[in-house]
Amino acid sequence: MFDAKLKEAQDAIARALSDRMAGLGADRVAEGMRYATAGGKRLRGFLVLEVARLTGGDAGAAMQAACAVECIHAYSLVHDDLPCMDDDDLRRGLPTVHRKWDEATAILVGDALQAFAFELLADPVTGDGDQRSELVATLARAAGPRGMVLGQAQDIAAETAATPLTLDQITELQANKTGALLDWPVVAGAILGRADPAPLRRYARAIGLAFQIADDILDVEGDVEKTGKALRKDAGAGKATFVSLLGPGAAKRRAKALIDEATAALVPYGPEAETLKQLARFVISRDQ
Ligand code: GRG
Repeated sequence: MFDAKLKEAQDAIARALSDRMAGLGADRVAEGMRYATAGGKRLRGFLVLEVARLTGGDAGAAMQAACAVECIHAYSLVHDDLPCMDDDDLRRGLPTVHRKWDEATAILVGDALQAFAFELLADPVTGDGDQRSELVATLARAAGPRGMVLGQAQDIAAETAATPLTLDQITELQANKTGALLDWPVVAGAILGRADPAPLRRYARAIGLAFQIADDILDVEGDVEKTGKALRKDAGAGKATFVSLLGPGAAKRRAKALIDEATAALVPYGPEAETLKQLARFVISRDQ
């Protein structure tokens, strides 16, 4: 049931992205944008759609916001894969954008995806003026120098730090690097449904951290074929992760406890929040 719902949302988001990008032409940057936004689990987009549904937000506006967050996410992966960052050749089972084309193209594709995300949010179909300006401001904050970019900078700095990061420092880094962009979909859905985002943000914070712990576990125990990306990179780089600091058993228990916390935060929404509960469980049971 959950798998079918996720698949339905993945297909709908793919169609919407293709529709929104249809007018971009066939130049190399536009082709790269389509390539970079193809595939993936669409967790961030799915979260926007589900929270908007739960809070009574407009479905068309939610799809627009889902496309915007998937564009920001894709940009972050394209830039993260560059040789000057994580230097990866494989993403979602295919050559990374700089391997398929070149580094200049990958930088421009990331830049273009970021700008395009805000163009989508500014479009009148995304809501009234107040909703659009709130969506733009909150996404800029989540993706920018106090959110994802800060987390990425903290991660890069940790590579050359004299001592490995502590658990608290890793938790803060991950809250910025991946947590902020998993928190935003919930905020966006609540903006569209004119709902209080506070309980839903407790849910998002818990699944954001659980997502990262699951990613660290996958890096150690995962299958390259299934994940479609290079693995065992953390240990190779001597990086402190949730798994290296807690050990695999305690890391899994922590992830499970976070899913229980996420589920508890949904109690006020009753049975309507069942899909979000299932999504929380999916985050730690996924194999890709
Ligand atoms: C370059 C500014 C800048 C930021 C990059 C998010 C990020 C910051 C880098 C990604 C590095 C990475 C692999 C982090 C682990 C967690 C993560 C975001 C994994 C990829 O997200 P998924 O699993 O990907 O949702 P799909 O392919 O399913 O969309």
